[in-house]
Amino acid sequence: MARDDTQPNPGMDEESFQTFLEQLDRWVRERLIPAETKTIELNRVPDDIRQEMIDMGLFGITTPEAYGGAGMKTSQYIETMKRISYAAPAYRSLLSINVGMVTTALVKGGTEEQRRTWLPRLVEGTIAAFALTEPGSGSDSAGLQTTAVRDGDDYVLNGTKRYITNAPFADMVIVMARTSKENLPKNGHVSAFLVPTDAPGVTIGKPDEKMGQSGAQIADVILEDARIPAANLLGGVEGRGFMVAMQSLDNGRLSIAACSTAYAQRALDSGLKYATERKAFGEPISGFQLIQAMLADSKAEIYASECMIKDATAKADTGARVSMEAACAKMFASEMCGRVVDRVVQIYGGAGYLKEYEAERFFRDARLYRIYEGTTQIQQLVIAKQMLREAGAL
Ligand code: COS
Repeated sequence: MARDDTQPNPGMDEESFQTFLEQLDRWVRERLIPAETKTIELNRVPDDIRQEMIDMGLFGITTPEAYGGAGMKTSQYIETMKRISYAAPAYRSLLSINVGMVTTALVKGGTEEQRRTWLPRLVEGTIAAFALTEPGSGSDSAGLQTTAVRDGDDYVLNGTKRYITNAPFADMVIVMARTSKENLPKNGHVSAFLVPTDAPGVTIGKPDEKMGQSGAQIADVILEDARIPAANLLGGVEGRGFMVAMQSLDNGRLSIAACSTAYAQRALDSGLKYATERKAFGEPISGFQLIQAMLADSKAEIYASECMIKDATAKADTGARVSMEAACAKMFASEMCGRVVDRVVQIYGGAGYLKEYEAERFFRDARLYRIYEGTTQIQQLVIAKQMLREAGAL
């Protein structure tokens, strides 16, 4: 059945969704959190957990029902990612590219044949990556240098994509490449391609070693005369890659806002517990007002993030474009998470600096939230641009 792409997913019915969330919360606490140590040791999500994710249908939460998914609306999808993100970031990371950027790109930008080919596979746990960033272009995403040149019934791709999440596990990568040497208006020189990782000329680099977020892997995707059929041009039209990337990033940014908020809550729960157990001057440190101030500031900021996410996702559910709201929520929540994990290290005191305790891991893991899917500075640009447009100054 063909689908009307102008309509957002209708969403799961509320009762089933609440039941799903209860099961999910239990699974996060009983399975994901106890598996964190193993995930960090292995530096990947253990196979049994990955299989449980597939069995629970988590890889298909945003996929329309017509392609075998749950067809969640944005508010439901983001709430789901938030619940999962109470555990170590590696779990969300394995899921998030599939259900966020790649599914969005295929649903909004793919041809019917491309959707039929890829969406059901992604629901079954085939991993896909999204390759926009390059060694020479991160924030300036339209400045990318990877080229795609038409040659008969194929395109030939050359270039290197950098920091590509899940590349070491991926069967397919959506690659953004330039189909015109010159920069075109509205970044029309950028096109998106569905590149199977076993295509000739495609190599995945060695996973990068990172500061935190162990278990989530990133690597280069290297394209050397990589030859793919012209039918793998996303949407069958050149020049739509940048728009697809930006639409996908709106979802990705809401997802980072949600996971920053959940991880801040995780750290705060840990800090609160430590404060009630640790004694100084003959009483638990939670009795001291300066400790209470750190707890209270953190709680208020988490609540503010939750409200922003609820508002932005409710707007997205109506089908409205929420680039500005997503940027506000991503910026505020990721910066907020940075402040909360810092306070939690402070509450732990000397123990906060030791690997033996979890506060230092929260601190290292959270740092990335302010960088990927657009740095805080990029979010500021997106927000200001909309403000200037509304003021008629652009
Ligand atoms: N939805 C739909 N269309 C969009 C869009 C969106 N969210 N964002 C952009 N577009 C389309 C529009 O057609 C837009 O033109 P108009 O707004 O005039 O209609 C066109 O693309 C060009 O967009 P824009 O003018 O915003 O492009 P810029 O070159 O100015 O983009 C920034 C600048 C910095 C905002 C962009 O390059 C960016 O977000 N960079 C960061 C990338 C990033 O987050 N990377 C990290 C990880 S990638 S996995």
